[in-house]
Amino acid sequence: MSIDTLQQQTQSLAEAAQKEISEAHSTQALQEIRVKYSGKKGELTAISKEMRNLDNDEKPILGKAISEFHNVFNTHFAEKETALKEQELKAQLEAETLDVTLPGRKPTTGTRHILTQTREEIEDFFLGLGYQVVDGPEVELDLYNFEKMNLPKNHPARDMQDTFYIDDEVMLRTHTSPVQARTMETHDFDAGPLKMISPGKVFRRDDDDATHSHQFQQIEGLVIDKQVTLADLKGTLLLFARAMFGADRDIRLRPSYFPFTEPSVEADISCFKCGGAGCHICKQTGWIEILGSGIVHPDVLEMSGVNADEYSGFAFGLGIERVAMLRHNIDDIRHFYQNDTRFLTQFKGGHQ
Ligand code: FA5
Repeated sequence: MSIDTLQQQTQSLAEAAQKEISEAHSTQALQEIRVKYSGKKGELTAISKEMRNLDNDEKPILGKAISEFHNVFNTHFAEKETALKEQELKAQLEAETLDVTLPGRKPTTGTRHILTQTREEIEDFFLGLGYQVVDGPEVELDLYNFEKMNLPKNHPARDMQDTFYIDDEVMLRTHTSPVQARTMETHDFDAGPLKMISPGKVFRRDDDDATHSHQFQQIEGLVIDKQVTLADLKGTLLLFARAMFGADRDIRLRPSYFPFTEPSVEADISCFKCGGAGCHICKQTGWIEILGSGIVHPDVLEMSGVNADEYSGFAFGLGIERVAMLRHNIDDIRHFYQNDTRFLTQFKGGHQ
């Protein structure tokens, strides 16, 4: 190829590149133009390869043409690049502009767990009657969980509450009743009667099903004074049932057995769904069982240092899950522990 042709080609290449640069709409398109014209496999490289076929006196002529191409190309390229970058930045800023007149998005807030709400409502009820709320350990001694509750070693009633033992003497408590003994031991009876409730987690080797869990919550209640009777227990439970399940609830006490109370009773409330006529919730009986209770066994008082000739008392223990299930028509206890927010957020309320 002659030097003239090559010179001309370089010239037209410069013009074509200039045109494309001026028409480029983005910095990305601009980069592609650079590759097309001055990249390794670009059109200018093809011309440069002709250099070796030229005479020595022609070589500087082509060299000059090529270097002019670069001058022109680079100048235009740089100008256009600056302009496009500015344009792109402006477009980006515009796209990201905050519209301060838009209303704010409401942050989602959590809800108190329905079991917590239920526990606090029960606590509030008893606080209103002058009870104190006390806490007890979840990891408990056999001594308190069983022995001081009148369940000596090898007592058959221990089988009523299948136990997670840690060693021979230490276990996860199977009920909140051991807090009875702990509280009686430390209470100053000269200062007045003992009225306490104790909520908390308990653990049993039960198989999980719709109404049973291996870990659940109970609330223990204990009143010790002079001349406490079953009538006091019944009156207290009646008020409780009405506060939790509606003003026209009635209660009935059925004989039962717990080693730590004598007599022992199970308390039923009249069905809040059918009012006693019989329905699927009360299994057509008109009554629903809510808790176990009784008059504190004299041996339990004595083992905790309380004079049974002078003092008597009543105690009760109820399952918080059971109360929540009845009040909110929840058909499976496992819903409480699965933490599905579709379930949990249905129960907005309680102390936030
Ligand atoms: C007791 O635990 C006695 N300590 C209650 C008591 C206290 C009686 C004071 C007398 C005086 P029981 O094993 O029945 O009793 O349990 C009491 C309540 O806990 C039951 O009525 C039920 O509501 C709940 N409960 C028992 N087992 C489970 C379980 N596996 N899952 C969920 N709730 C349960």
